[in-house]
Amino acid sequence: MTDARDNIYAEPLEPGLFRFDDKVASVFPDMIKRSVPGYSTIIAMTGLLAGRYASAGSKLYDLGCSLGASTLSMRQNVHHSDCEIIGVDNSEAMLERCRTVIDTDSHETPVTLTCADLQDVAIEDASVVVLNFTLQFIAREDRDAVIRRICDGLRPGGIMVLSEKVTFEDPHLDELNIDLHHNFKRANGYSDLEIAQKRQALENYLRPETLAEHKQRIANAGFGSCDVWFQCFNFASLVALK
Ligand code: GEK
Repeated sequence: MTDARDNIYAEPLEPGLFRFDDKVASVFPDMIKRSVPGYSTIIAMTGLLAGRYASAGSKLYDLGCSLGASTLSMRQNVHHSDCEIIGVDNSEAMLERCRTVIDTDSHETPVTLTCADLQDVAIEDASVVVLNFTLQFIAREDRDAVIRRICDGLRPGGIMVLSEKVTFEDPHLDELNIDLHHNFKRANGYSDLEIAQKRQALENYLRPETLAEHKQRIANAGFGSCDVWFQCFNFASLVALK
């Protein structure tokens, strides 16, 4: 089945807040693939990382699971029969579609989907916690607590995978990477109007930070080591080891 095409910003719109509503959920797979360079690689490698670090009897969390791409990738790669995957998202529209996706997959690891703010969900006895493009939507002042709770909830030897849109301290490099990202979107069929309107809608909602800020927060939270394992322009993924 081909993904429904994202045309949400194709016509001039009144400026408004971006929301993860049913309109977004219905085109989400197409939207994220055409908007995030390296998305498919990050999802596939999240599964490989989970397969390597999932420990027997532990929990794996997918925070901001949307339609369950990372959940499914983990489920296909976890080889302990007694693990549990917990997908969390605060958009009911996303979770409703996510349930259908998970129901059509036949792998055995149980999946629990929870509609909640990830800040209210207990992280316990975890071996893998994934935040693929979710922390960027949490208020900056709340991010330290989120990462600290993840670190506290991980078993020693467990990992966090954190994928984010990032900014660069050097203004020239920042502009270059933003420009290259827009070229990527244009090459994937988005018009200049769509790019501009989406950028405006996300301006006060998606707040990127530098890789140095992420690494500092991760170290402060108590992780032993952390580094970037993937980057394409202003999109990066880090792995942090407890
Ligand atoms: C993927 N990880 O396909 N609590 C729970 N969920 C939240 C919160 C919150 N406070 N804030 C935002 N979300 C997915 C993609 S999308 C990324 C993640 C993007 C949810 C929000 O509802 C949305 O489903 C998801 O985080 C972010 O790999 O659209 O750029």
